[in-house]
Amino acid sequence: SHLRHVESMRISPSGAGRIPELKAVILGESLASEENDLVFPSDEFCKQALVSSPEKYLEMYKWSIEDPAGFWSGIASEFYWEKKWGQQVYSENLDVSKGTINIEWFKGGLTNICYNCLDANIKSGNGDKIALYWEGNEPDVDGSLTYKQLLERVCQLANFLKDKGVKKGDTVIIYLPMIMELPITMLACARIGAVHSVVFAGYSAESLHQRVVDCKPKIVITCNAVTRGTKIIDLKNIVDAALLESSQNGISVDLCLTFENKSAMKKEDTKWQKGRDLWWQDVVPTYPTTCDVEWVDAEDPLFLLYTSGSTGKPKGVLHTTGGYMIYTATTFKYAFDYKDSDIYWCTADCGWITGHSYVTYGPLLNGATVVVYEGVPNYPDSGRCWEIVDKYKVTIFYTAPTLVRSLMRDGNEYVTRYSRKSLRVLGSVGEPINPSAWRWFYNVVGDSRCPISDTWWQTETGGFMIAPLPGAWPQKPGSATFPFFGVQPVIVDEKGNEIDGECSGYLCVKSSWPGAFRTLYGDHERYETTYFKAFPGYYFSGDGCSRDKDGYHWLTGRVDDVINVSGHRIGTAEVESALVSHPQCAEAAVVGVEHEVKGQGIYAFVTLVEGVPYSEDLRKSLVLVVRNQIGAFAAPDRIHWAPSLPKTRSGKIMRRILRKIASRQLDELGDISTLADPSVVDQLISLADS
Ligand code: 6R9
Repeated sequence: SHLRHVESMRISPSGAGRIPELKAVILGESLASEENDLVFPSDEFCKQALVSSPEKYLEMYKWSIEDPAGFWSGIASEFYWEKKWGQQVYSENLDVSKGTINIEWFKGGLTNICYNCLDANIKSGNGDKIALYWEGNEPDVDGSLTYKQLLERVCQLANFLKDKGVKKGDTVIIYLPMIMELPITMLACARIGAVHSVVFAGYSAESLHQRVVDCKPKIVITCNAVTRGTKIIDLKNIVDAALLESSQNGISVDLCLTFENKSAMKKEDTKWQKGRDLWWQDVVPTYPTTCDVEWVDAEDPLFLLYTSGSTGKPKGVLHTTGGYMIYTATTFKYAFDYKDSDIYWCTADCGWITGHSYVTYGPLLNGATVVVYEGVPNYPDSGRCWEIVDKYKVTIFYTAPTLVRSLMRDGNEYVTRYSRKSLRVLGSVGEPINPSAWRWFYNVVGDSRCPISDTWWQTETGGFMIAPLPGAWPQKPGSATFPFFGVQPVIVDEKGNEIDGECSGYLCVKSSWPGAFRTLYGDHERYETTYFKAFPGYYFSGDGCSRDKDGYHWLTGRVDDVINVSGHRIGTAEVESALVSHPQCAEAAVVGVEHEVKGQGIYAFVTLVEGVPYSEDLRKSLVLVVRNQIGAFAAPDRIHWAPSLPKTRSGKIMRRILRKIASRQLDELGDISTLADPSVVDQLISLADS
């Protein structure tokens, strides 16, 4: 078979770092458990694949690790640079003991990511190709824009922004649902060098307010409302409430541009603040359809995206321009085996990193045709995704395990009703995909012919870090497989020692990659502490990981106080601080528990203020306070009354014990003797089902 020669290509550890060990694969060993079954790409797929064999991958990987500067500058040269980068392709320091953490790629180079997404593709003859297909919430509402038309829309908005005084380096908050104006706005900001900060339109007014205060935007761009499924969400009201609170805290935003999303709600019903609010349709179309590009340094900021960490305060992850551009484009191309004829659909919202890198930038940099969908996957029924796939002849479909699991539960007939014969590559992101969901996705959705790219990465990493290149590898259901070019994942033990071979531990990365985030906005110290101090010399991901005897990587979930609900990162501390803001809540401790569809559910232990009785109404109002402060997606699945919480003598809550109680693994509580008051545990257990 085509795998025979791989063994001889293994690279010594002193050479290029760790290279997958393929002995077992070659010898056809393994296959003990379901997880270890190998799924081979078809010969037909391999023949047309960009990376068609493990040998080819290893050759490219080896080059990328041995000569990052040469590897990445070769790729970067295929993009448009107004001025080439300086002498040094990259510089980095990932070791706090040697000074400030610093990562730079292509410094001194001048470019513009919007130019590379649009103008460059138009110049190369793709002007009339569809850039965006838009599918509305209702099946009969849709639209599309060619690359030329998209550029015109982007330029009009860019001109408007400039006219309103938005300059290079200024921040713009975008609070929009999945309508075409969302990528249009991101691109318009990039065109003029403004820094966009997209806030997922499922966040509450309180969360939006926090972000406004942190990044002080010149302007907020939103729309009146959106319909998702049968629900209408009045976004403008949420923005109004957020801006009111911000101005009471001394941060006022002078301009709120509001797109009229006609399908959702009438213009007249939208509350309006004269002097601050403008309708998009009244002003933006009056601006010229061309707009000069602001050339920016590769290291100038492109965007901020807030994400959850282990403390209550969201972190403003900052990405810069050049490295991010090269990285998202390259990862998109290889991890999806992208060809010009592909029609690509990613179900993620642009409010998350996946929507930044793999709805907007990565695909458009490749000149791809992208489907943007406004609604929810099960409206009007659970067949909607496959209806969309057939309608647009989608070839690459990228989604999250939570969606796979929920559609799997609804039954195969919703899938098999549609042809899906256009599909050729599937993708998964957001959390580990369990082998049974993997198999259903592969066998039922993909008719056992489409490789699945299970992409492990993070807001912080900008793009894919560990992902199978379709056609290159035999797959193991549930494993993200091997590192992308230029990425050196290492698994370390508690002491920070790298461990080899078959092992499990903490997932770190040694050496930088172009798409890495450069700082946390306004808090470089927190950046260093959170990511680089735990294991000196490495970037620490916050994830656990094991490596099997064949070198395949298996992500095991977060090892910090972050839970992953339907692929959304939520800090337990964020939920706790929302809960304790309730006047009748004295204390709260939140843990993640296994959830059939969401991956993890939110389980909250709540101690009430002395004398307050437990009640269903109180339970509801506690859930409501979380919805209001963070967003509906963070609402606890369960509230467990806790007369008191298990604490050590120094007052630290022992979450390990709470996790066991939450998952009813009562015989695995472990040592509880270090608790200040061990009787708390029995008390909690007795209240478990109340
Ligand atoms: C892209 C994105 C990052 C966290 C990450 C990890 C989990 C994402 C995964 C995965 C296993 C995958 N995660 N993809 N775990 N396999 N393919 O989701 O970014 O929202 O920042 O979340 O998601 O735990 O640390 P983000």
